[in-house]
Amino acid sequence: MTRSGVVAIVGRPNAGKSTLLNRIIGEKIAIVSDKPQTTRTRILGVKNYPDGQVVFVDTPGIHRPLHRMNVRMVDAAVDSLKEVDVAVLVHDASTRPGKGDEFVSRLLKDATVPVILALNKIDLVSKPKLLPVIDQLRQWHDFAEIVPISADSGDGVERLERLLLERLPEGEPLYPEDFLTDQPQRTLAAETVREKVLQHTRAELPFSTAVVIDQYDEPDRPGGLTRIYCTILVEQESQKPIVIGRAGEMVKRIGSEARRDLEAALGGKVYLDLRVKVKADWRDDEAVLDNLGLPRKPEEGRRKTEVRRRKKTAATELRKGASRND
Ligand SMILES: Nc1nc2c(ncn2[C@@H]2O[C@H](COP(=O)(O)OP(=O)(O)OP(=O)(O)O)[C@@H](O)[C@H]2O)c(=O)[nH]1
Ligand SMILES: [Mg+2]
Repeated sequence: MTRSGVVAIVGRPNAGKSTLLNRIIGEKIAIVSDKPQTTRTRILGVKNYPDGQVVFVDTPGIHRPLHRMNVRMVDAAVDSLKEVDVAVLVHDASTRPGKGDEFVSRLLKDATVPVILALNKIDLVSKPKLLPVIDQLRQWHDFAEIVPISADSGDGVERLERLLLERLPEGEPLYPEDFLTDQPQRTLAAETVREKVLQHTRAELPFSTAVVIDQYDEPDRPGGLTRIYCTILVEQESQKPIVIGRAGEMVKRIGSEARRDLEAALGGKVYLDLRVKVKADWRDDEAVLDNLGLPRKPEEGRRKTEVRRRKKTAATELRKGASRND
């Protein structure tokens, strides 16, 4: 008997959702940083097991949205709960549950699917300190299971995967066996550059930066040179010199680290051209957000089966090589 289904990974910003997705899939498909609100869109990763297939959906951290971008981010996370079979709530066990956690836990009440609590970052917390965290979270939601994990070290993650798979319905795989993610290569390129910006800048900058791909030239032979031209958007003139750095040092560093990662991911040489541009208030500009691939709120009332069918079509196209580089 095989099982298959969709699992949403939800939680507050910085809880370790994307780290968990990458750990499960075994490849880096979502960027990670120590800044909250790193993930801005839903990211899908598929894993095959001897007895089934799980489609994992990483989501943006749930927070109080102050810009249109953040409204779209939170909508993406909340709406994902309507389209899945099981949800995993990732909680950073090294933080005391607060108002934000209460909000997220209560939101899960509206979800009709079972929710498994993954208490993450147990490498940072002693066991006795976990108990009050569990007690508190339990008061807010009746979790189907509670699993302590470290997405970083992998501790407990296999057990979590087994529990998730067990809760999925019987069925054939939803995606072809070699399907890994719905992230096109150009998105991977933009996200990799953004990750380096997040890692090397502080304060408001991580939140007010976006990366746009201006041109993406695929190699003319396998393993050949990929040419990528990007623009790093910031919101204010005063932020530009921070990204560029003294004598261009910062942007050079961002560029060379991103290039190194992309060369490893793409398996060939990469030429990466970075520009920095000011675009005031882009976080509230619907057209820019559309361009960045942050979808507007999906129509209400979409049925799970329809979503699956749409995904299957996307998967078929991807197999044909049509959309990996769209
Ligand atoms: N020590 C430790 N750190 C972790 C663990 N999991 C994640 N982290 C760190 O926590 C930070 C946030 O991780 P992310 O995976 O980006 O968190 P996220 O939940 O996806 O965050 P958003 O995308 O902002 O919602 C990063 O610095 C990770 O390295 C863990 O198990 N142990
Ligand atoms: Mg994330």
